[in-house]
Amino acid sequence: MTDGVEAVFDAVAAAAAEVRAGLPERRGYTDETNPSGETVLAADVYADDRLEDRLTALDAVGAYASEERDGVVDAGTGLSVTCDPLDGSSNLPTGNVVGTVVGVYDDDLPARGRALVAAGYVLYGPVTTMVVARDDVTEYLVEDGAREPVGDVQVPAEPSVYGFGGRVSDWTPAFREFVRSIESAGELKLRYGGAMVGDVNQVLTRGGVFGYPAVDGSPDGKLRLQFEGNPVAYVVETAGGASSDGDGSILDRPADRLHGRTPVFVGNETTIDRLESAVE
Ligand code: AHM
Ligand code: MG
Repeated sequence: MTDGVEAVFDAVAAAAAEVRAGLPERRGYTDETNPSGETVLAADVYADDRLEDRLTALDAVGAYASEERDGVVDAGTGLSVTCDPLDGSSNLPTGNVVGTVVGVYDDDLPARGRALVAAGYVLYGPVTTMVVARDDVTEYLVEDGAREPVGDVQVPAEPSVYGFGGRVSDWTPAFREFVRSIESAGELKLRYGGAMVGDVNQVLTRGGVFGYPAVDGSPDGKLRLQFEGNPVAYVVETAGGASSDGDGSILDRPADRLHGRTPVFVGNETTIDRLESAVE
């Protein structure tokens, strides 16, 4: 019998095929906003509906929540699944990568990252891939609504890329100074694509650091703890890397609101340690 977590990621693979096929005619903005106050694209709404349908139909799933809806959908008893249905969707009109981020919590929402039993993401790039973290981290190819394993994923020992969101002028002076220091060390190359999943996947493939820091007017940055911060922290930590909200692992951050935000930093442990010392 397939266990609950595997059933969740099988359902995400099936939904991912529908999402990918539905993107071409849904690249425009609607006149709706999501609970974070962002104007949503037709593709955001479509992806959320496809995932909700497939995930709430599973016996193993008791709750579904997403970046695109206010409350938690009650689906009986079982695991709580969170989704950012289309991460980086502002990349759609420009033809750059987007993704789907999934957290599987064994607790009521909002929950701390320590309650995650698995997490992963789909990357809609030149090919559709899925990365799933459980006891270890596995990359899959997603084809015809099913996933085929490609291999295990570990954060490479040497960091080589970096990318941080937000405007430089909105960063804190300490964070700006940290970024200048890693740039002038001459080891890391800038790679920032505007979709967290794409940037995190580069960190998993090449080593390095991705982050979205506190910015002027938003001390918790932009990314949401339940839907984005916790799942990528779980993936990167399980792959041998580290995560931080500036003070410690994102997974230890209290979850006070379903749509609450957090600064997000993930990458090689050495780089994350340096960052924490620089911004404390
Ligand atoms: P979204 O989930 O609404 O697309 O927002 C999250 C995205 C992340 O994927 C990405 O890292 C960040 O927003 C980019 O923001 P910015 O344009 O400010 O750099
Ligand atoms: Mg997102």
